[in-house]
Amino acid sequence: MFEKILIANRGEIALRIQRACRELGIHTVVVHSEADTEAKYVRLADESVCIGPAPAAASYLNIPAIISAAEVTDAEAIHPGYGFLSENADFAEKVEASGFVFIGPHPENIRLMGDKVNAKQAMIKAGVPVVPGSEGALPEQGAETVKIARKVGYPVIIKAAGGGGGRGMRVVHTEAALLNAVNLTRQEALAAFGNGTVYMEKFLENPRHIEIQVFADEHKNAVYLGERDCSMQRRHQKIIEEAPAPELTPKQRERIGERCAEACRKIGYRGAGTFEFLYENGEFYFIEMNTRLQVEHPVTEMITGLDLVQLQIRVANGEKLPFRQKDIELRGHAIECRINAEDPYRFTPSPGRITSYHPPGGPGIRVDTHVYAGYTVPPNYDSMVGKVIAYGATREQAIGRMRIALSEMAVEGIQTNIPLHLELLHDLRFMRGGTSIHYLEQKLAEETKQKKK
Ligand code: MV4
Repeated sequence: MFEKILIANRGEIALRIQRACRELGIHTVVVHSEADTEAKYVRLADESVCIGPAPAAASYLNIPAIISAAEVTDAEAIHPGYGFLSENADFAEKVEASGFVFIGPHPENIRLMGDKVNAKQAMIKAGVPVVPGSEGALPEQGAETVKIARKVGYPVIIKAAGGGGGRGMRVVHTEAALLNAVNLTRQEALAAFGNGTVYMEKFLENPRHIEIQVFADEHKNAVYLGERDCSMQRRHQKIIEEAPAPELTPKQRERIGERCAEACRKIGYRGAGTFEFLYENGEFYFIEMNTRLQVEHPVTEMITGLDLVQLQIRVANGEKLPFRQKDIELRGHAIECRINAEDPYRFTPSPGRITSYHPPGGPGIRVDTHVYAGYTVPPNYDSMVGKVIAYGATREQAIGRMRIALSEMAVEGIQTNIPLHLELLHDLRFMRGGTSIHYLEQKLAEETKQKKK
């Protein structure tokens, strides 16, 4: 096993990775910016290296500084966490070229999934169901594009191959609007991603967002670890995730899960991965694959009893997965609420000093956070300051425990979205389960209207 791992991330996930390392007897090095020098998880690490000033571009995205830190501390492997450099194929390549192990997929697989047109074609080839649309990139000729859209049927959505996660997309309802929309999306894509390639899909009006967690080793073993429903989101920021997805049947799970695991074997995937699907009228449609550990991985950990970060480390070390598909049992239900430092209704960031902090506890409650009383949330990064995860035998029990947990929780000195979570946990439509990706935005718009009356 590795003796020392460098953690190229910050916040709750840096602490989460540190805990996994400690349990495996691995020493930790954390790199940090000048804004994070005082953070407790930096002190808790065996070693720390300041790699630059607060702006991420100068620190957490500074590839030479991170590789130098690994060199001077004699780390053997680098865990990228999520966000920052976690899905940067050039970074993964440089890490390996410098003689370190990248705790993540092979760079070629990261690169493949980074181009959404190539990713989709690879998935079609591997037998994963995709959203119907242009087979590959849209041609330059407008007449061809019009033909494709007629065949797909309106409404359609134009997406950038270099986009993903909600960036670079445009919905088109009529033929009259089509070519202008394609050209605009192309120009924006070229400016934003340096790649003007766009593709077309049938626009699904009211889907849910369900993702399949997969895991693969270097010995041709791949499994699926069930799904997560991440439909409760606003502007492409997930706020509540849960596993399993309400109303999904074991048959449906096995069918889509097997397809994903088989796709991993076909492309020679390694480590943790997530297949993102839109789910509508009982059917799954692949949209993107994430080649990293995700924020919401704890809900999968709770219902499988696995430690996904430890598994990532073991697989990166060349070990075989310690189980087969038939050994994986999904038990109970888990819900995660992301706690953000923000105005709960206006959603403006609320950085600053936390004057008092009272975490929740009790049966089935897990809190993943790096904050404490006296900690200052810096203004430079994402507003997420932690996650509360509630586990129960049933969805109802998990929701009940989450309500109690968030009503006990107190974070003072900054604003958080806890009041919004408490409202959602009592929302009748959420309680029934299976809301679409538009539910939260529609509910918030409705409430704004009510207030104005
Ligand atoms: C779509 C879609 C409807 N139809 N594709 C947004 C994020 C990116 N991962 C893909 N996205 C969407 N693609 C088709 N063909 C609706 C969305 C979408 C969405 C997807 C997942 C979670 C939240 C979303 C919010 C708005 C739109």
